[in-house]
Amino acid sequence: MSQVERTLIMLKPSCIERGLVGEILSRFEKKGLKIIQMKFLKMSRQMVEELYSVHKGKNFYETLVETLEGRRIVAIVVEGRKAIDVVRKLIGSTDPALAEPGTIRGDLAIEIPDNLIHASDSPESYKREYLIFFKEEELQTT
Ligand code: 3AN
Repeated sequence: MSQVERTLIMLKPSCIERGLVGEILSRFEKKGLKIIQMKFLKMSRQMVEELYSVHKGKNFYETLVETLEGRRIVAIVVEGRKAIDVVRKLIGSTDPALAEPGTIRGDLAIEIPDNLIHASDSPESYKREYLIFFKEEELQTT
């Protein structure tokens, strides 16, 4: 198996509230991605600001922060061939109203910024984002 990589997925609070965690996890598993790590945690303001630092100052930034701050999310690491691109394809376009049917956002979401799910967009983002949700010593090496 070549080009195996890992990526970080965050299920936003609305996934938990709407009871969509199992449905979404099963889409990743059926595709062939392996769940390596997973935990529930409450997002602090600092965590939200770190995750979305590139969006600071944009007109939707404060609304985006409000959808996450102080609320529970699920942080997941999955592994598989070309996992970063594969996961982003399964998720679909940023705006759920434009996301293709068959994708997670296309099938299960309509709102923005509360568009259900986040996933790393590059190996560099994965490394940075992993450490927002997990500790270095939690890294699963097998
Ligand atoms: P993606 O999550 O598809 O990688 P990014 O990284 O461009 O998209 O945006 C991060 C988050 O910011 C999105 N998940 C969404 O919640 C929010 N966002 C992005 N663009 C907009 C927008 N035009 N209006 C409202 N919220 C947005």
